Amino acid sequence: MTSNSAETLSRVVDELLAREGERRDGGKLTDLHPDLDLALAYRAQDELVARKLTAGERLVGAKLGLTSEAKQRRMGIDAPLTAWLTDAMAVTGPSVRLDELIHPRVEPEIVFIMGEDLAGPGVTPERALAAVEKVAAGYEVIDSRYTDFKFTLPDVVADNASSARFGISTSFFDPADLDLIAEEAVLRVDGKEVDRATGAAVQGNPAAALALAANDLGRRGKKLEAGWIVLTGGMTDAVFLHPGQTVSVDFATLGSVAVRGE
Ligand code: OOG
Ligand code: MG
Repeated sequence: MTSNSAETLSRVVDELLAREGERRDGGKLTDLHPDLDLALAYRAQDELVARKLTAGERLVGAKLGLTSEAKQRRMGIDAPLTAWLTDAMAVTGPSVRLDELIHPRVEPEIVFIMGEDLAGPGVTPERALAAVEKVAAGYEVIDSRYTDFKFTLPDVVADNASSARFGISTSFFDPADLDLIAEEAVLRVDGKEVDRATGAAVQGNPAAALALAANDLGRRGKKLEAGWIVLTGGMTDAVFLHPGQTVSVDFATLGSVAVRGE
């Protein structure tokens, strides 16, 4: 890293953490810092999460983003990405506080709990699934630190892939008992269906998304760890969460999860 890119990295991380802390969005950081390329953006993402860990948060897993066509089309970016989950993002109750967030949106996610460490290169979907202990229903509350969720791939990578909150079901399934490709999720706002998709939407197979994460982390000298939670990516476009609304996801086999905006 040149001294210039080190400076960009720390400015980008400072700005994204300030926006998150002050609940404000802002323009694309690639406009201000043309040297913010994908490699530097992943360094910024790692640094941003390292600062959260220094502040007392704990790393609990990883997530994929933009693994489905619905998400890629909405965001105008045709490449998946990986990012980090900390304990502070986990929702345990029925609601999230909207005053802690900027412009939250909810999306349905198939979630893996890892039974073994896993890292690329060369991880296949079959190998990836063999490292999974159990599968859960989940949702993610994304909250971009960019105005109107407008960003380029390096912008969103640096922003830890819009991570904000996530919730997972309390019942779990053995992956051997599931057809993850056919598993369907229905997204509802206050009980009314707004979208639906199957696991096939996620890279053709959620296990392929998991393999992608393991191979990507392997390239970055990192790994998925036993016990970690992995969100495989929004199956449908995300819906805004407004005060008093409940967004629910009803899976065919995995059960249901719901979150209310308070
Ligand atoms: C980027 C985060 C994407 C997913 O599941 O695709 C993501 C965004 O849509 O703001 O979490
Ligand atoms: Mg997501």
